[in-house]
This record gives sequence, C-alpha cells and structure tokens, in this order.
Amino acid sequence: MKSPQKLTPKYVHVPRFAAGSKESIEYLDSEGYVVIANALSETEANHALDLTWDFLKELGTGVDRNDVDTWDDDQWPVNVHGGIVPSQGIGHSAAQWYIRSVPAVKKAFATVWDDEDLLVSFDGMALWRPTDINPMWATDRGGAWLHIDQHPISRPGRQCVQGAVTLTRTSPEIGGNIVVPGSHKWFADIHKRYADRLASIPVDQDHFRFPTDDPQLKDTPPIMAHMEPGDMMLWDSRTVHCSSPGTGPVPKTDPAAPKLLRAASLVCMMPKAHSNEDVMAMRRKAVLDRLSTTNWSDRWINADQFPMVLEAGDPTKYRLPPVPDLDENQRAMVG
Ligand SMILES: O=C(O)CCC(=O)C(=O)O
Repeated sequence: MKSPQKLTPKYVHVPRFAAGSKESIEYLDSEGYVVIANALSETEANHALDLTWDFLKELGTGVDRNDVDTWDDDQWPVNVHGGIVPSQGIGHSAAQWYIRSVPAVKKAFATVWDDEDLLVSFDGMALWRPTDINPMWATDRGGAWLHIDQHPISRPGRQCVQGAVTLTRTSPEIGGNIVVPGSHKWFADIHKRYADRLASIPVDQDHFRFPTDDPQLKDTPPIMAHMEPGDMMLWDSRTVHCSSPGTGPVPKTDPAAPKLLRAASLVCMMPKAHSNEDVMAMRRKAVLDRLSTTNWSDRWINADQFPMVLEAGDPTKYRLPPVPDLDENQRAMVG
C-alpha cells in the first residue's frame, strides 16, 4: 500500500468567487469545492481571530496569546486530526457565533440550498500552533486522514456542504485544507469499490476514510488552494478532503509576538427543513450547555462525546465560555 506521506497535495491558486454568485454554485457543482472570496473582510477576520484568543484565554488554563510557552497540550484545548479543536465550548464561543453571523457566510450557503431558512452547525476551529517552536504540534499529514463526511449508503446524493473560513493567509510552507477536485462524483461508486470496508462502518457514521491507494487519486491528486484571510472554502461532504501541513519551513516565530500558523473556523449550514423538532430541542439545549457538534445540523451529534475528546483527559479543567447572548438571526439558526 502507498505510504500516506507520498500523497503530496499540489499548492494552487484557484478562482475565487463572490458569495451568492451563480458562478460559485456552478464551480461547486462541477469541482465539489469552491473558494468564496472575502466572506469576511480582513478586518472581520482579524476581529474573529481576537475573539478566538479570548476563547482560549477564558478557558482558564493559562493560555496567553503573547507567551508561546503557555500553548502546550497541558493548557491548550483538546485537538484532533488536523489540529481541530472540536469541543470545550468552542462551538458557542463568541468567535464562532460572530463568524456565523457575517452576512456573506450565510449568503453563500443560502445560495447553495436556494433556501434562507438554515440551521448552523456548532462546529469547532482548526488552530495550528507554530511547529518551529514544537514539531509535535504538527497536524496530521495530508493523506493520513483523507476522508468524506457522508455515509456512502445511508446518505445518498448531496446532503451537506461544509465550510472553513480562514482567518489567516495560507502558504505552501504552512499548508491548509486539501480537496480532491471532482471526487464528489466518485461517491456513488464507493459502496461497490469498498463494500468490505463499509460493512464495518455503522450506517449513522458520516466519516469514511478514503483509501490513499485508490487508483483514481493517481490521475486526480489532492490540491491545496491558496486562501486569503476571510476566504471561505465550501466543499460537498462527498468530496474527498482533509487538511495537511505544507512543505515548510514555517515562518520563524517571534517570541515577542507569536502567531498561530493557521486559524480556520468550521461552519456549515443546512436547510431547517432537513431537521426535525426533536433535533432542534437538543440544539436549543446545546446552546445553554455549550455543547459543540459536527458539521451536521439535521441530526444531533455531540462533539464533546467524541472518543478522542473523552480519551484526552479531564474535560472539567477547562472553563466553558458564557452562554451566548444570541440575537434573533442567530436564534433562528439554532432552530
Ligand atoms: O480544513 C481543515 O482543517 C479540515 C477540515 C475537515 O477535514 C473537516 O472538517 O472534515
């Protein structure tokens, strides 16, 4: 079997489209992903980054934005796979609620679904710490966790479009999100190609690791699209994707002004019509309990119960953010 490390994504500049444009939808339909230019302005992206640091500080473990010595795992929130912080209240942080409320973010999703009545995920964020300070902070390498986020049998067709709003500029050295262009069109055959593998995956599990020795990847290798601060990548949950560090070396950290290599907000909106009253009742309670979720809003999935989160140690050492004071628009997105 091919070693995952050999599957090196190609860093490319792809077309970037306005939120809500017809062209963005055509590109998403054909390629399985699309980059929305400046869903947040650079000023909004910087504000969201400040709010992200407020969240990290308010965890109460001593994380200090200006002191990289306080960013190690004993103080940092639990992170999984590609440096994603999925829990400890992040889904209800002021940063995440701010990003979800920026009109262009909703507009992009509303155009995908041709529906304004959307529920938002209570997702987390990819927060990559500088690997020149600690190489152990490197995220999983692209290829190690190439996946789709939709069960190939129980969820046929387009069911979900995921998003990642980057607050920082990507570069070939740093890395970022990777996608396999057009691979959403492979989805319908997965149950035939990988019947054995699928047999061991519960039908309600929307995560399928895509084999890195699949011959289709030879002709269509993964790409890593350049993203400016505030850009949002949208991808169909059937599209093969993940994230990966770049080729390095990463920018040298200034100890007087340390920075995250990457900060990206995971955000996903689906039609409310795909959900139901029981799920929405759980979601309203999740706001009060500050529980995070995966990308799916049509089903209740509690990210604070991820095995990797539970195994990572004592969740009570982190203080939760305050219960968010949601406006009417935000409450409508809870359901
Ligand atoms: O952009 C990233 O960090 C990867 C996100 C991802 O793979 C996912 O949310 O499924």
